[in-house]
Amino acid sequence: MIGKTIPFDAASIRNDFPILKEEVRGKRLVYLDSAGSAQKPKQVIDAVKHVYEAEYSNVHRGLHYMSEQTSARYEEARLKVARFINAEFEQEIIFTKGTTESINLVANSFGIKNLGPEDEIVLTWAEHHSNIIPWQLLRDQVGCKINVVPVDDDGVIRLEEFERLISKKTKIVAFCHVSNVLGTVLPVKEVTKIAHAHGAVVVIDGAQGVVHMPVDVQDLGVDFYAFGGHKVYGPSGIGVLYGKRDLLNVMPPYQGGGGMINTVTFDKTTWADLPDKFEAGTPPIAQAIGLGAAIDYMNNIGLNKIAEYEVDLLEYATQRLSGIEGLNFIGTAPGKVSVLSFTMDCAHPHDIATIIDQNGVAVRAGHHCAQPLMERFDIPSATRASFGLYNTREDVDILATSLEKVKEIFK
Ligand code: 7TS
Repeated sequence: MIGKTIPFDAASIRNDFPILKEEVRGKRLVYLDSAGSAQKPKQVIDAVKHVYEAEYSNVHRGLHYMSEQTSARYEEARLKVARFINAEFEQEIIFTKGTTESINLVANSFGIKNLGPEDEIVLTWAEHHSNIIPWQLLRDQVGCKINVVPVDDDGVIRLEEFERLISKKTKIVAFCHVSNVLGTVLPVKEVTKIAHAHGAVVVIDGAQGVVHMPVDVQDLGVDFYAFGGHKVYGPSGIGVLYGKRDLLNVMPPYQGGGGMINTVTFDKTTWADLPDKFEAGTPPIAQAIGLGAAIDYMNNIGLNKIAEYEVDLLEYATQRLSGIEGLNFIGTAPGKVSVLSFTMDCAHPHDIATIIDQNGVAVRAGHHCAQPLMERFDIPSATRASFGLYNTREDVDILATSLEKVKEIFK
């Protein structure tokens, strides 16, 4: 055993996740792809099942009992999200279908309204395509410029580089809280201060942030924070956009349809108040309620306790994998979270993933929707093991043994 042992009841946590009892090719499932999508505890599965079995109707439309019940549960979920990230007002929480849609909402609404050819957007080299392409689409429409903050060899993104690129021309600074490839945690609070001093708004892609650490949007000071349900042990098909109320209030709707209006005539339509203005159409109802259950689940364990456990596991995994000759880590920033990307001199990432899958080990291999970052590190792709609250040192040991086998096959 390497490192300190933290009291954390991993066995009982694993018991909450029915899928972890499944065998894969006759082997124990070693699920190391939580950064792709996390597995769901039975508390979340049961909450979703309960909606369809006992409390289902459309929301905010009917006057009947079921609609009132479902609407109340849906709004309770919004409150849980608001508390989870410490938003000042519940109306600052917009439900979307995922991180991707949340970022597209900001680009299409805030971006189209406020940016022109003289303006600039600042991104980083560590972004997922979800936080690159919406801004490129915006650039193509309004003619603004995109500047990109570099990443150093360890995967650190330096504050000085943000300072260098943010200017009075910058209208939006958009970057990930945590890189899905490098595991690097970006200095959100510090960058936000710099951006605000130049009059820019800050959009955080929190897809990989909220699951690894407590997030307080008021303390961070950010203007927008986007994340999805499926990486925080909740359902897929549900996402969140947090936005400061004053900004959301003056932004135009992103999509039009039912539920987002006050009055409609063929001449003029007026918008509903927040958050409805940004939730056109029937929303992902059961998914939102399931997200609320996932938040309850994480809160019951304790966000700090989860973070501490994952750091310990990351340290163990780093040490274990360091012992494998010819394995090169991509992303060694201090304070990183439990995402371990690597290449091996002996084999292509796709071969590695396919071979270790025979041992029941699920990792992701590819460009991780971060092609510019692959280019930066001069690799076509990488293998990534990502750890969640249900992973154990035994999982790490099986990963390490499986990687040793890869070396044997390719020697
Ligand atoms: N931003 C980051 C940093 C991500 O890691 C992902 C998904 C997204 C945005 C998009 O989230 P979505 O829920 O809208 O799809 N990342 C990954 C990944 O690393 N492997 O599979 C999906």
